[in-house]
Amino acid sequence: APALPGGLADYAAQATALLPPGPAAYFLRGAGAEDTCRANLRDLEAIRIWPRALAPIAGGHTRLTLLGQSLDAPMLVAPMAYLRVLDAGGEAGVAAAATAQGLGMCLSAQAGQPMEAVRDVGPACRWMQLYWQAGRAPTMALAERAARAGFTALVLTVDAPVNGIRDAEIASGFALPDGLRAVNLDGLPQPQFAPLQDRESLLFDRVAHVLPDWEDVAWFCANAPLPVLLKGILHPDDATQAVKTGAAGIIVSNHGGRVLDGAPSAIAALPGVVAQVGGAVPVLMDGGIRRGVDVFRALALGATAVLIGRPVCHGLAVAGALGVSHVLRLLRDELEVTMALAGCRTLDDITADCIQPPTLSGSCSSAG
Ligand code: HOC
Repeated sequence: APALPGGLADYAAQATALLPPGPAAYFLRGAGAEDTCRANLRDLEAIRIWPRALAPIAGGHTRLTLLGQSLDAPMLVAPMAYLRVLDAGGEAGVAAAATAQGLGMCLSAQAGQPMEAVRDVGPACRWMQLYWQAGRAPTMALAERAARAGFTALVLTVDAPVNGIRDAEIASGFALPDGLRAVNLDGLPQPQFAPLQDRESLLFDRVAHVLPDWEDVAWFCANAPLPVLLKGILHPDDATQAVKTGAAGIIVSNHGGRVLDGAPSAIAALPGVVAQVGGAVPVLMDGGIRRGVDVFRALALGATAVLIGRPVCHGLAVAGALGVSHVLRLLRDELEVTMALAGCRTLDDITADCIQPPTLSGSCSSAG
């Protein structure tokens, strides 16, 4: 068998080189000029970590319990659509890899495999992501199916009322392969729009009328059979609203730079959200995590855990489920080594004191 890449950067380089232009653009690129994609990486990289000498770290570990799920490290696979484009094993293969590494996984509503089949793979994949469907009833039907299937949390993505304009993806001509579709949405009603009249906008005059608001989300949080995390919060005021609305957790995210190009980086937005939430619910983040040191940086700024997106795509594209398992293992190893060098025995030791105060461009405060 060919040797696996030696490190995370090798996985990224090999995935970029081997993927055809369409899948490479869909999975690895972002919206617009990709300003936010770059900011996610640059702002993480700008955070310096203090090495600490002679710190007692014996008996340390990276374990935590998150919403009742035991994880060996503070990482979950992020929800990503149509993973079978990258490898025939698809979401089930990724779930096997996350299980092997003792991590969590959030299944995308746009998975190409039934949620029950992915659940059966092992204990990692217990969070189900969803978008608001065409009304309260179909959204709740999806949530109830996830609960029946043994999922333990729902992740409602709120940052993509419409898709971003993805220049690279459009230019590549990416299309899903025949036969691949979001099977878990089969049978759910799709919004029907009347034909546009002169000068009407599809977005403002049709789509906007079926989008959810905070009242819908409050209803969902109150009635859903599982705890609901809101994914795609960046502004501190939205974080406050999310907690008031009954969210069981917040995922600070700009959708990997795939939606609003020009949005602040996730890491820049994280401290504002953490301050506003004040420990009321767990705050997770995703966007730009490429190395174990990035996981450390996010935890130092108050994240309880992070979601891993593109590195999983790299592993899957290069070597299937084995590649994903290896990538996740490398991330775990790097986190452990970073903790050891920074004098942190457990995750609780990773605090803002471990880093140089970042001067991140995208931070915003609720004061305006
Ligand atoms: C209604 C718009 O998560 C992706 C998916 C789809 C996001 C847009 C949904 O490709 O990032």
